[in-house]
Amino acid sequence: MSDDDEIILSELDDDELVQQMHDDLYDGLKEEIEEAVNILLERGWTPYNILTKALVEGMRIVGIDFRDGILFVPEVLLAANAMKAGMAILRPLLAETGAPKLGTMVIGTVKGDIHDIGKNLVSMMMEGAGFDVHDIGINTDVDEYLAAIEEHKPDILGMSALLTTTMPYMKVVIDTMQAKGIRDDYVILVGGAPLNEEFGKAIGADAYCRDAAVAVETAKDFMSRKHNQMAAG
Ligand code: B1M
Repeated sequence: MSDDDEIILSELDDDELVQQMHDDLYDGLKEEIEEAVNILLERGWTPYNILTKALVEGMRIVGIDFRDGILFVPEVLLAANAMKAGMAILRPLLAETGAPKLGTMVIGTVKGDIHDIGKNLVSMMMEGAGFDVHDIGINTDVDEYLAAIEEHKPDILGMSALLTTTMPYMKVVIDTMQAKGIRDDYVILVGGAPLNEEFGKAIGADAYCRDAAVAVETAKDFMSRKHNQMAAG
């Protein structure tokens, strides 16, 4: 097929369409991503499969070429915008599961860090699982975290960091909560590409979550332990 031949997304089979979505995400083609998400939904794909197989996988490829100096910030920003447009279609569908309310979460990306796709994905999946989520955005300093937990009284505090330079800030938040005597009032979950289990333990978080699905499972697990403790006590 020559470059001039227009690709009709709806004529592609599922595998070809997902492949095309990876290319379109790479090229930051927002409208094509929106169209393809809608096509997959019409074909009966679950929002979760579209998220993980088409969007997250596409962004993983972008990440590799960003790391290798093939893509630069402006292109990655376009890819991020295309991804967010796809996520915006899926968000209400994920939230619509009618799951019973399981608990409340406050989540934000830490100070100095503006990456929000992973955090948004975690928020969406948590909402879909039945959590009330208060997303306090990016570049969140300790005072903003404290104000949000004071206001929303969550069961869970989630923090996201995508940079090796910003992930230590999570410890600032946890240490401040410790100093105020409120650390143990909350389950603290952390995540983001540069983190790992060891880091989570070292900073005093309750758990490190590798991805959004793990965040949901971990949050549910902590909530059922909390309810069991309350029932026993
Ligand atoms: Co940035 N960036 N970026 N970037 N960026 C990374 C993170 C990087 C790894 C790319 C690379 O070099 N390979 C690199 C960091 C290197 C390092 O620290 N060692 C990097 C850099 C260097 C930078 C800048 C410094 C570049 C520059 O300006 N020279 C700059 C920093 C800006 C800042 O924050 N101050 C920058 C800017 C940007 C953009 C603005 C262009 C854009 C962000 C747009 C946006 O978010 N709105 C961007 C992007 C898109 C990326 C990559 C390519 C993709 C991140 C992403 O969205 N992934 C990223 C490469 C990579 O991560 N490999 C990169 C998809 C998302 C679904 O995955 O965020 O990992 P992720 O979230 C997952 C899990 O980690 C987990 O669940 C999510 C879903 O499964 N999770 C949690 C995340 N948060 C959680 C919280 C939880 C639980 C689980 O709480 C309970």
